Amino acid sequence: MTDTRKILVTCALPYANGSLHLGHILEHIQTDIWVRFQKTRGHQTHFVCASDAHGTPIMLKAEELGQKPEDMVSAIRDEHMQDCSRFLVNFDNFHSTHSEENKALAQHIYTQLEQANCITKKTIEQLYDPEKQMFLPDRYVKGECPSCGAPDQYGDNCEVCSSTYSPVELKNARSTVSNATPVLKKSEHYFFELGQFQGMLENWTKSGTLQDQIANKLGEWFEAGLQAWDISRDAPYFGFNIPGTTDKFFYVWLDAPIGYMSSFKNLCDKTGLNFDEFWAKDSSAELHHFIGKDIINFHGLFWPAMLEGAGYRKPTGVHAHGFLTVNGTKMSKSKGTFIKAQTYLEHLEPEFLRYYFAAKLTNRVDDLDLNLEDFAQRVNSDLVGKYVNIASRCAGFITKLFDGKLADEILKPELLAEFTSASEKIADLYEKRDFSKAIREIMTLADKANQFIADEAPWVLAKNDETKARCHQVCSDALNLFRILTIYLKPVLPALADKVSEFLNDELIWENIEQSLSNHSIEKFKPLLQRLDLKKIEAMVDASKQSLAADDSSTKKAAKTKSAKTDKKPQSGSDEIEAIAPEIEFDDFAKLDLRIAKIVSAEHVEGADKLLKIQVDLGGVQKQIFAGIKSAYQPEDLAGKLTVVVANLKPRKMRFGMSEGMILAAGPGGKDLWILNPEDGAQPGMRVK
Ligand code: NOT
Ligand code: ZN
Repeated sequence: MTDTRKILVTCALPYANGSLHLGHILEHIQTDIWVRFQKTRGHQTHFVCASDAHGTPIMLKAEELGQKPEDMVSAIRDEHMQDCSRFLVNFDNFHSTHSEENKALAQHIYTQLEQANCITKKTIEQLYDPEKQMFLPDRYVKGECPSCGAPDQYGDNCEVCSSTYSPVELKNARSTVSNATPVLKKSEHYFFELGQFQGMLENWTKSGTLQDQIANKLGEWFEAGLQAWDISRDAPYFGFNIPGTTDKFFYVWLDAPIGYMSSFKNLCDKTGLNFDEFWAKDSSAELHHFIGKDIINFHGLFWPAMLEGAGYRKPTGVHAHGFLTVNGTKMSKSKGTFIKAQTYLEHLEPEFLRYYFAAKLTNRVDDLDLNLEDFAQRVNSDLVGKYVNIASRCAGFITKLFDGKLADEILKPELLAEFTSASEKIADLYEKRDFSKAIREIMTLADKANQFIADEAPWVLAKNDETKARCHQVCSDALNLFRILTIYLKPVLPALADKVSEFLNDELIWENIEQSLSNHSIEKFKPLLQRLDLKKIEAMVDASKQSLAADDSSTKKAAKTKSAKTDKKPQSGSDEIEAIAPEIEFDDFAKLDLRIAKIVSAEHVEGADKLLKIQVDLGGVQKQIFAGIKSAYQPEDLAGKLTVVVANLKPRKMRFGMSEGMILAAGPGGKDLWILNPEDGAQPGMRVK
């Protein structure tokens, strides 16, 4: 083992304005595995994080909820800490950027930069909401695209034609905060002169601190020449005052990375660690940031420049990962693949996800896909079928036939040596964050262990007095192999490793990997893992749809978007009616051919959990429609009912067949979903006007 290193590790600070989802958890798990690996190798490692507490979205969200931002942030911080801990993400400290430490450090760093002549002031003109009396960040301005005229486009780019522009160019712009028409207003802003650091940054980004993909990306910025960075925001703003002002605040991205330092400072104050040892310019400790690829400019440019300008050390490594996709596409609320950490935890084991992410994570910036079927398959075949299987096939014999004690000698020392000699290779892969390759190595060894057991067949050896001793040895060897595999998997599966540790009466220390267990008592084996049941995944996806539908409606309510109110009592699940979609032209409406239809028959669809296959009669014409109303209706109750359908919807090929129309239904979903049910003289085929 190498000399003990001092390592400070961070992952990005989650914004304290919403729940964590599996995309956040990917990063936390990646970082946690690396940290646990370093700790298990004996290095002095500290893992800190914090809530990212400042900025306009947090200020407005708190206002919508009728809370003080401090209170909202603190409640969400608690929730985030709890989610992480349930995923076995083991922070040494989780602080907040809205803290005394962070205020002091942000002001100190700013003052240092000012003294080094890195701060300039310039008056700029921006859109301002005269009603709400605040400047509007781009995302709070909507209007018509100046290029294609598409309505309802955000401040800086059009989702329809992809053109980019300044929010000032939007036509019929309005503030999404108050709906007022924004006006242009001048104000003095503070800038950090990033250009002064270009030479240093070009060297630093190429010095092996960044992945090649990232260094190349940043190269484009250098070519364009680095611009001064706007670091101030005007009141009202939730953040820290710029020293010497009362109405200017640090932009959230200025004090966010300082949150790494201040969380560590807070840890030092609690434990007696030496802050300077990690942050002084000549520090020999390592500093590693794990981040998503969307925030590389902050960590690859602004942050190292701030540190340099203020006289601190720079990061040793910035490690970016790609985005999480689910089933091959961006996480989608309507598909139920936008999965919150809590929703996952209600249905599935945290270590299943830790294992799957580890099995797919590389040290590149590529996106990672959580394919839900592959996930179940992988967990069941690797963890249950290969790894745990080794113990479950052999432990019983030791308990029943050999008094719970392992044999005196190792039967196959060469096999054990093969397992232990993989140690440095596996360690190197963990070190390089190439977890998928580490897992592949470990599973190849697990295959070998299973092959050994299959060849020796201890269940046959156990039957015969002459071969019993060999059964003892085979099972003892197998459990020793299992021990080594568990040591390798411990950074990924810490809770499982704890159970194994109890079962084997061994601490599972990497350094002691070669000390095999002989003539050693073990405990009775208890099942370590249940197979992952696909039904649980389905339930999680369903719950995700429902939880996000509820979130959407409550956010919309809070956002005071004009919403259609009805006198009808809201039904279960959702307590608010969704906001009305953007207006359409009469011509668009007139294209819809809405008809009364009579349901001729309805049936379950094999393999579909939501859909019913329905035949409708439109006054002589029959159509087949797949409708997602199974949660609310039994097929046998539908036959004979009248409903309203969109009769001229172009037939769509669905997974289970063609769907030739659309049944109109209303309600929050689940059991509370009603097909529109005309009566009193309606006849199939009648047009609905
Ligand atoms: N809250 C930010 C985000 O994108 C991450 C801040 C990380 C800290 O979720 N900062 N830096 N630099
Ligand atoms: Zn456009």
